[in-house]
Amino acid sequence: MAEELFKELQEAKECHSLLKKHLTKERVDKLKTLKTKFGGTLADCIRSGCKNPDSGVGIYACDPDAYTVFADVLDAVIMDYHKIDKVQHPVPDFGDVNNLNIGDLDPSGSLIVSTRVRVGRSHDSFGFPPVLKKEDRVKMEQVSVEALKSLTGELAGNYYPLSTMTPDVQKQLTDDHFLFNDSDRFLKAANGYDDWPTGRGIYFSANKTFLCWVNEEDHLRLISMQKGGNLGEVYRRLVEAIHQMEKKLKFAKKDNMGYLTFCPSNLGTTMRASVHIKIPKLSQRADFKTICDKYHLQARGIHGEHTESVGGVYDISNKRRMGLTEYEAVTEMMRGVNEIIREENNS
Ligand code: ADP
Ligand code: CIR
Repeated sequence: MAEELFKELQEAKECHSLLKKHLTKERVDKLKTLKTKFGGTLADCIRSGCKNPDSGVGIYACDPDAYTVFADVLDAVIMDYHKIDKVQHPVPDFGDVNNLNIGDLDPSGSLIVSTRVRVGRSHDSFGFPPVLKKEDRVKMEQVSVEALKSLTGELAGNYYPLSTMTPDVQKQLTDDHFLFNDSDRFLKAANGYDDWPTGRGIYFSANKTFLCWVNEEDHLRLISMQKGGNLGEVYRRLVEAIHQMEKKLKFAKKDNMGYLTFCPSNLGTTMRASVHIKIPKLSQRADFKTICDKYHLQARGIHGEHTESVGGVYDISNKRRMGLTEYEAVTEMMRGVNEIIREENNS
């Protein structure tokens, strides 16, 4: 199976994924018969990247043990994606949240539409989508919701399972950038939507500034977001949510990798801090991508990964999540966005 997938990958034209770059014949031969503790295989990890040659990364970890069993290929992808020479990660450090040097990135309110910071978290005791069964998804949802219901203060809210949500409500929440759906073909090919919508749902606080996705790509995605550019407020709220959730649940971690996630691009801090920002001039410039790369930023469309920009508004976020602390990841994004604003104003 892995061999057939590898053949497809080799034959794909115009494929620039990290999988294609790092999955050699030698690695396939060495890894193709191995199985993880959860019964996952190399084929489970590479299916999405082989079926979708336009992948950027192209590989997922079938479960936490994949990061050990299939380290030959995963380590190479991880180092390349996060721009690190060695697979290592510092202990979590969110900075002094009561004394942060992070404020509003756009006090005039003219460019930044909204700001969002998210992290992924995986339960220590469950595998990732390719090895999960329907009962696992249900059990995991129960444990997650119990913890979410204990959140207090501005994080207090309610949980809404997808299975009982009307299509209208689902559409509105998606259009407003709060909710996920099952339309990502990369995730689909990686078993990310198996048993859909069982076990999936969204928790949100009264004013929807704190949200949690349950059983989307990762077991949990903790999200803080609000209109405007006040990154400091958004980040502080997220850190508070992480601390409260960690009192209730045990999350999967590895010494040299930090927090473990389904996609290797999310390992470590798992943090993606983003703004939706109006950059109609800069985004037309030939050096837009060069500027993003220079500041380790990633540009996405406004309906999430693999979508297009609408009206010159882009989702700009930190690209690296591993090999740096949470505080460093968010400040890397802050510096980059400041630069993007300067360039837009000078264009
Ligand atoms: P993730 O952040 O989980 O990696 P996506 O890129 O798919 O995944 O984005 C998830 C959702 O979050 C999408 O609906 C996207 O529009 C929304 N989103 C991302 N950044 C922002 C932001 N700064 N403001 C508002 N919505 C955002
Ligand atoms: C891909 O390889 O393009 C998809 N599997 C998604 C990878 C996640 N991406 C990222 O750039 N952080």
